[in-house]
Amino acid sequence: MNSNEREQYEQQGYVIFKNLIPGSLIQSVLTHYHQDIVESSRPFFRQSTYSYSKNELTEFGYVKESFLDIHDYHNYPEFSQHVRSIVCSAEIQSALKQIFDNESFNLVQSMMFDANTGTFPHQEWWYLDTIPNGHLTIAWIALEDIDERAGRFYVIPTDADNLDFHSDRPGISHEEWLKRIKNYVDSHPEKIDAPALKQGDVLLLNSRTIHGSLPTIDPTFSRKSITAHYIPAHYQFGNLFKQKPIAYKKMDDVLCYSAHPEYSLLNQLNFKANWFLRSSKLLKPIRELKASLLQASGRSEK
Ligand SMILES: O=C(O)CCC(=O)C(=O)O
Repeated sequence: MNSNEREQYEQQGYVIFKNLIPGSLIQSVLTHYHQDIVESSRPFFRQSTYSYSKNELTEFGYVKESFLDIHDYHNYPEFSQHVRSIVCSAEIQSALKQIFDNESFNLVQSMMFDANTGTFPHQEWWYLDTIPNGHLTIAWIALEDIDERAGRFYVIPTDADNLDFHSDRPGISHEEWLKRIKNYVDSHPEKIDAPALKQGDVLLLNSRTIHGSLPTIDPTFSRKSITAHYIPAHYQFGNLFKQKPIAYKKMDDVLCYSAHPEYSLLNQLNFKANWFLRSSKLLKPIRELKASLLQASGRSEK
C-alpha cells in the first residue's frame, strides 16, 4: 500500500496515478474505436444527452457526444473486449486497492469521450454512489496526451469546505443543486485543478469531488478518455437518495453492470416509455395501484 496516495485521496478527494495503463492496451482500444465505432451507422446510448443517437462528427472528425457502458457492447465485441482489458485490468484494481482496504471493486458504469462535451460541474453521488454514500470512485483514464486547448477535465479539492449542496434543502431540484455547485466553482476559480494528463495516466476521484470540464479553446484537439466508476464489492449500489438493486455480470474476473442496453427499436421504445413514466405525473397513481394490487394478493413490493 502506498500511504502517500491514500492520504492524498482522503484529503483532497482525488489522486493521479501516472502512466498506469500500458500504451499497447490503449492503442488497441483506439484502433477498434476508429474501425468499429466511429464508422458505425447505428445509434449509441449517449451519456452526455441521455438518449440514443447516431454518431455526429465535429468538423475535425471527432464524435461529438460521449458513449455509455462501452465495456458491454454486444454488437462490437472486440472493441468492448479491449475496453475491458483497461477497465477490468489488474492495474486499475491494484490502484484502487492502494487507496481502500478492499479486496475487489465492481464496475458500475463506463463512458468514452472523443471531443470535449463541456461537462457541467457536478458531484457523482447525485447519480451513482455506494450505500452508505461516499465510497464510489471514478477513474478518468487519458487515452492521449490531453492538450490544454482541448478543454481539460478538472476537479475541486474536497479538503477545505464541506461541499454538501443538498442536505440543508431536502427535496432540492436537480437544476437548483447544479446551480449551487456552479456558483461555488465560479466563486472559487483558484481551486480548479485541471492537471495535464498524458496517455495512460489515471485520475481517481471520489463521488463527493466536484468535477467538470473547462471550455474548449481549439476544436482541432480531441480529448479522448475513458471513465469508469467502481464501488468496493461489499457495498450496495445506489445514489444520494436510494439504494438500487442491480444485476452484475462477471466479465474478465470483475463484476460489471450496464444500465442501458445497446440500440434496437424495442430498447429505444422501452427507454422512452420508462422515461415518460418516470418524469410524468402518471407514475404516482401507477405505483399506488401496483402497491394496492400487490397488497391485495398478499405480496409486498421489493
Ligand atoms: O470527462 C468528462 O468531461 C466528464 C466525466 C465525468 O463527469 C464522469 O466520469 O463522471
